[in-house]
Amino acid sequence: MGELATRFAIKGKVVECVRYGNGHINETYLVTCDTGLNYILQKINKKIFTQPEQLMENIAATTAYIAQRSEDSRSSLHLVLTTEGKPFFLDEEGEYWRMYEFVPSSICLQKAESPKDFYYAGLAFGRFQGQLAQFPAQTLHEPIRDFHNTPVRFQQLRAAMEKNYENRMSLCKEELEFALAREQESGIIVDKLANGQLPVRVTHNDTKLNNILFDYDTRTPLCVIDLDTIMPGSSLYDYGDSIRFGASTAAEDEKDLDKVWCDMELFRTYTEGFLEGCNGSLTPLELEMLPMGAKMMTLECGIRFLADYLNGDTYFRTHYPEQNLDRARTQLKLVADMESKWQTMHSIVKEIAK
Ligand code: ADP
Ligand code: GN1
Ligand code: MG
Repeated sequence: MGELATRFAIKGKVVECVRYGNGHINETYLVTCDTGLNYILQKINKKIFTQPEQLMENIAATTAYIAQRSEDSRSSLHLVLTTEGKPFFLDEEGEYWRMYEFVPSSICLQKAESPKDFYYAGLAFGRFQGQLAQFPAQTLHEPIRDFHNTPVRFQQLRAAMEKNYENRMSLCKEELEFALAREQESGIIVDKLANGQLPVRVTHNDTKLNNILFDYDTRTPLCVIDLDTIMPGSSLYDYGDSIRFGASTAAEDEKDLDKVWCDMELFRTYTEGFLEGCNGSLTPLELEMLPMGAKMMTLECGIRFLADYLNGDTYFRTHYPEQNLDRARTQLKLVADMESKWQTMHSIVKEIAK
């Protein structure tokens, strides 16, 4: 792996190259050089991102756009080009690699340790929307088609039910029933995007807390990372996916569902940060639908985990056999919990937005 790092225009000799991070999709390595500089080297999962060149064009364009408009170099990721000046290196086995400068004095949080952390997460993703508000969304490629098209995700779930790897359906009947009972309302965001009621924006689409880097000393947000899924979408996707992951009281694969619910204090604090970061740019309908964004993104992620379980775990990286089922269960539990807190969620958003 260290050998691969030398294909990029790094400063110094490679001292170490070790596996890094907790992502479900790409392979990430931390490279350390004798100059004391660190780099992030990533193998792009080309089974999932079938057009790595296009994806890298999206990343190069959006990071350069943000960097040009900001005085702080840590407010955006910086790609390290290959020694031949390219944004990625294609190895002999046909694998695509890219490199970023390691953002100095940064930390990445797996879980909000205080509501303040989550407030700052909201601020970071809200600002990200703001930073790219004038970016020409139509020039971006769509690295994964229908990524947050929930009705299409239901079709994929049905296809996985046909596959029914190792007869796994017998172990998740209740979960399937719960999810399928919500299929009918699953088009509520995509339909409104298609008919123009909701605006198309540049969105990140994978707004987990661990896709933000914070300043090590001040614990305030620096920049948003994991940019593979940047594409045109709805602000409800970015808001909703953050709530799904960060307002949950437990890990994504917690087995004890009694420990899993959507914390209303975290919901409130994220909403405050996000709306502050968006700086008045959301339309009345977007504001009204924020709770729906949270519910849809959680339901969608739940059925994606469930579909992957029924397909035999071919998409998300797993560390034990039932992990995708455990992940699906937490998401569906969160959906049920959000439904029971529906009025409260709306009141909170209304209070903050006024
Ligand atoms: P994945 O798709 O696997 O989630 P990420 O791009 O989110 O990949 O990177 C994985 C981890 O690597 C992040 O959670 C973060 O800890 C770290 N990381 C990624 N890019 C940088 C960077 N430029 N500077 C510092 N840390 C980084
Ligand atoms: C994947 O790469 P990572 O771990 O940040 C997935 C997201 C899911 C998430 C669930 C490209 O994100 O869509 O919400 O896992 N990314 C892709 O944890 O599918
Ligand atoms: Mg990530």
